Amino acid sequence: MMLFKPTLFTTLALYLLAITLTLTLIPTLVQAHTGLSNPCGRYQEAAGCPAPPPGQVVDVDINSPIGTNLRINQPLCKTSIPYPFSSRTIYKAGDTIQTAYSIGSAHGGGHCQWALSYDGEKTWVVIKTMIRTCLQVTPGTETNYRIPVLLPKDLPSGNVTFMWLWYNAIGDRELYSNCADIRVEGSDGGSVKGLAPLIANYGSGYPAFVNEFPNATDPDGSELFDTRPAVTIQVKGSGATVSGTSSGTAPVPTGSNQPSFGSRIASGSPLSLSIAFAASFYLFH
Ligand SMILES: [Cu+2]
Repeated sequence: MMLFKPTLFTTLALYLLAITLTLTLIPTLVQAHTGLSNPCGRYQEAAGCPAPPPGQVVDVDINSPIGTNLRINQPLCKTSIPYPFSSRTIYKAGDTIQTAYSIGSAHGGGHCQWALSYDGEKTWVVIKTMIRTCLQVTPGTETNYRIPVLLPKDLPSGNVTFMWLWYNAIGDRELYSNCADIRVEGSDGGSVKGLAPLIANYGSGYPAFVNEFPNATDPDGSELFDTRPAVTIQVKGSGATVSGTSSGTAPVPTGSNQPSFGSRIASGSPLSLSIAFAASFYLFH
């Protein structure tokens, strides 16, 4: 009987095999899942999206979930550092944003929420909810898929974070969140009333859990959306003192205090980051 003894040759061959596998897997992994591409999710590489702010890099993992099976991968928005103000898309209150998505895998669609923050991502108010039908896209039509999101016509002016949240129907229990930095032109001060977003599938701090719902008759956790508390955002007008409003000044990048990685890592080469992303995805997905 011959026993296997690692030689220099077999060791090298194994290394080469590992490298080949990694390089083959990276494009597949990056294209999987789904991210917000219009308006540009932070550091999204989609056509027409601005370069990341100084010190930040393109998020090659823009499509990946921020929560998986109760584990927190990244904070809400993935990163709390907004795009520079010069690159914000301006919308008027009452406009409809034709939101678009970089769809790698749509996981059978699911529930989506779109929310706005005027205070640097401390307070959110939901402006649209879709139960089950979000991202139920016909294969082959992904690039043309749009979801219209109406900005209420009485929105106050301000620099606004526009967040998309998604609970996928099929697969690992995931929470997706991408944020776009926009400018809203509306009334001079005012309030936005609505519901706070449902945050689920996102660690022990959020007890809500949306189970998998591949079939039409499966329980889908939609009743959880009825538990969202009411929230009112007050935005001061231009004549008021600046406190509590993001108008004219950069929102303080507070965001979440959850540990984050990925797009907030400013150093390191894109390739090594890609490999790190791919490796972490491959290990944990
Ligand atoms: Cu996915």
